[in-house]
Amino acid sequence: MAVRRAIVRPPGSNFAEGLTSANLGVPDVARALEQHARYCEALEACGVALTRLPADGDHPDATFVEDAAVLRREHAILTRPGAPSRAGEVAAIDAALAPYFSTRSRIEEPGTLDGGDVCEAGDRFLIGISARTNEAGARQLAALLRRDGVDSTLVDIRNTDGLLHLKSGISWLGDGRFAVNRALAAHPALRGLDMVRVEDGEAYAANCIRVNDHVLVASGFPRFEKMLRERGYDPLPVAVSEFEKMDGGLSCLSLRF
Ligand code: CIR
Repeated sequence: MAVRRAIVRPPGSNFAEGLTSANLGVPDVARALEQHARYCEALEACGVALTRLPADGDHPDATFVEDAAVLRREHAILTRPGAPSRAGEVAAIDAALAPYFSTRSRIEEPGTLDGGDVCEAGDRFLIGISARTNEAGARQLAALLRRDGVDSTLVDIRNTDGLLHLKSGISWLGDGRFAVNRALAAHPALRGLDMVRVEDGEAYAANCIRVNDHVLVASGFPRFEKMLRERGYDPLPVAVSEFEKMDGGLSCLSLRF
């Protein structure tokens, strides 16, 4: 589906105080801002208009806007993030989406859900059950989507090493195809999918985003870029090292519709 607009929010001065399990050191906020600016330019180069929210000084993880909502056509589903420190991010995203989405629903207690666990794949969704998204949250989302005529597959990644979110390991490339890293390639719920397998050593590259005629990919993963090119995609590398330090990736930095 064509992407016309994206919501983005730069990291704040408190960015390094966010949640992380990566052992990659403390992010450099100035460099993160620079990378974020280049990321925004890359989206614009793909034909996307941006809604730019101001940095959120109260929520260090608020630059990862994807986690606060799931979007499907004219329906926005506001999430209930699994990390308590992120609960306060949702209100601003709700307000930013309001002009564009006539129907807005919410994940309700006891459900928790992070948008990073939700992979829209053409006419269906994959919903990860993770340390952040619980089964109640995943089932609520599946039920809301079902009302819109969309089926979902739940993918339990709680025993899958190294993945914060489902989309840390799998991305929709369009055309019936996914980019998948080794951690997820053998997952029983994903059997039969057409996969571009991200090689070991490049696992982080599995979080990429198809945006119109391009695929935004994290820079520094030449083998993955080559694989995409060989399959006819047009990869657009973007540096996101400072976001990787905070467990984030390309998809988390925008809400696209
Ligand atoms: C967090 O732990 O919630 C943030 N530091 C990173 C969130 C990344 N979001 C995503 O993958 N969708």
